[in-house]
Order: sequence, then C-alpha cells, then structure tokens
Amino acid sequence: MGDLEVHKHVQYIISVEKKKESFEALVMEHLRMNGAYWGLTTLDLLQNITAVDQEEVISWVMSCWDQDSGGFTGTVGHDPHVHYTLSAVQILALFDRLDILDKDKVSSYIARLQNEDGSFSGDIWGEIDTRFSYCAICCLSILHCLDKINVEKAVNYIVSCKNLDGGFGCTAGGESHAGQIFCCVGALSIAGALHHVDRDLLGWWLCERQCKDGGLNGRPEKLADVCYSWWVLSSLVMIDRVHWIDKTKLAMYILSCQDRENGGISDRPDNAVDVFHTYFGVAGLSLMEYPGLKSIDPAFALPVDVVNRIFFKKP
Ligand code: GRG
Ligand code: ZN
Repeated sequence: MGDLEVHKHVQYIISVEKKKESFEALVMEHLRMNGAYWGLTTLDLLQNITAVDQEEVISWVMSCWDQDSGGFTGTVGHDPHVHYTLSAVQILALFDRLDILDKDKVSSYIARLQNEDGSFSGDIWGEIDTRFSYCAICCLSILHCLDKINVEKAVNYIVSCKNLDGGFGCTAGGESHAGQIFCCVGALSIAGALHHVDRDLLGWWLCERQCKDGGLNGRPEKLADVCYSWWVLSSLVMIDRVHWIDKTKLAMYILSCQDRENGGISDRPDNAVDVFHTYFGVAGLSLMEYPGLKSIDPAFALPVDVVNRIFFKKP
C-alpha cells in the first residue's frame, strides 16, 4: 500500500495557495478563508507550517476583517459569516497571534447571531443550522468569550436536533448526517454537555458507516468518502468509541486516495485531489495516531499543541 507522501502533500498545498488565477481558485474564491484554514492546518499536522510566509498570511486574514460588523469575510470585500470567522480565528491560533484580534468586537458579532431559541444564524441573512452552533461555540471558546452567549439555550437547541437513531441533523427533525453529528457532538463537547449524547446508540450508528472498502460514508446507503474519515472518526473519538471501527482498513483507504505523483488526497481512489479532502485525510490519519503527524484535537479541529497553548498558556 505504501506510506503517506508527506513531502508531496506539502508541495501540493503550497502550489494551490500560489495558483490563485486557476479556475478552481476562481469558483472557490468566496471560500478562501476556509481553504486557507484547511491548507494551513494540514501543513501544521504534517509538521511543515514554516513552509508558508506567516506575516503574509496574517496580514491577508486581517484584511478580511469587517470592522463594522466585527466578523470575518471569505475573501477581501465579501460579506462576513460565522464560518469564515471561525476559520480566521483558527488560523490566528495556529500562528499564536490571537493577540492581534479585537476579541470584544469579534465575539459580539458572534453573540448577535444567536436566536431566541438558542440556535445560531450563519450571518445577517438568517439561515439556521447546527453547523453555525458549532462555529459559534468553538470560536467563542477559543476567544475565552463563551459567557457572551446563552450556552444553556445553545445546548438545548442542539439537543432538540437529536434523532431517535442517536444522530443529529441540521435543524430539528433533519436527517442524521455525519457532518452535522461532528458539529453537534463537537459543540456539546466544548460546552461540557456530552451527557446529552447516548454514546452506545450514536457509536453504533457511526461505526456502521464503515464500508467494505474500509472507507467511511456519511449516511446509510451512500458511498465512502475521505472527508468522513474526519466527520465520523472525530465524533467517535469524542464519545470514546473509536475502537468500534477497523482503523487499519480505514488508514489503507485514505492512503489509497493519495495522488502519489503530484500530491494531495481525493474523496475516493483515482478521483481528482483537492485541499478539503487532503485536510480530512491527513486529519483522519492524525486521529489514528499515524506516525510522524501532530495529533489533532477532535472538537476544536486544531493541533493538540495549539489547543493546549490556548487554554494553558501562562499570561
Ligand atoms: C472546523 C472542521 C471544521 C468545520 C467547521 C462548516 C462546519 C464547521 C462543518 C460542516 C459539517 C458538514 C455538514 C459536513 C458535511 C459536508 C459534506 C461532505 C456534505 C455532503 O453531503 P451529500 O449529501 O453527500 O452531498 P453524501 O456523502 O451524503 O452523498
Ligand atoms: Zn467528501
């Protein structure tokens, strides 16, 4: 099967960052802040974050800060959103530069997105989704500002999105999906409210996601996809049921999705690679303690040493 092509993946991520005029870059432009987080976190997990110019990245991130609202945009001049705001804060955390943020303004932006029922909208246009509950809770926790929202109501809203199969959907009554399960379990974990999760029931649903080829899918009857190596596996780690899947087969599946010539990881073997799946493949291997990788925190989606610095740094 062969090993993880660390060097090739580092080169691939750097080359994507440089190819801003490509077609892919053009259609993904509004997602650049998220893409930067995926790429930079992957580089850090691969122990190669110094391959990028830190000052250049930080000044670009700060040029995406919208002073009026206090939130971050996907790229310069676009509209702010809670997901871009989380990615921007995560990037600054990677570089240990949270000090340059106006924490009060950023956290107030997020707090204003909480609705009466405890749910969160993604931006001023109002779409509600448990993804945004995760973004808000994760980001505020990194900023040590969870007291700006009603955490109890936020938790109750997430619990109202729990299904009879033990999983979670995007709103109350929404079908269970591994991506939403990560968001809900991650948010509950950060909020110290994991007792609302039935670990055996959810663990059963999650471990049933492993397909014959070793990969994981996001829902019953769907095809395996490398990104679920993160969404499913991180949830299993958080509820302490990761030993219920076959880790060796999953690692083999992820390694078989590498482009061994040009670097990068794809969603399934022989498909085209992208930064998103490269991140989730490497993050999945990191959760399985693959040698040579930094460990990733399953709830904050940041390297463990970065999370430790956020919460245990001496003043
Ligand atoms: C910091 C890691 C991190 C995340 C931020 C935005 C967000 C919070 C989480 C997104 C969670 C989510 C809903 C992920 C699922 C993405 C995905 C692959 C959706 C595809 O769904 P379908 O139905 O595909 O198109 P399937 O695989 O079901 O066929
Ligand atoms: Zn995918």
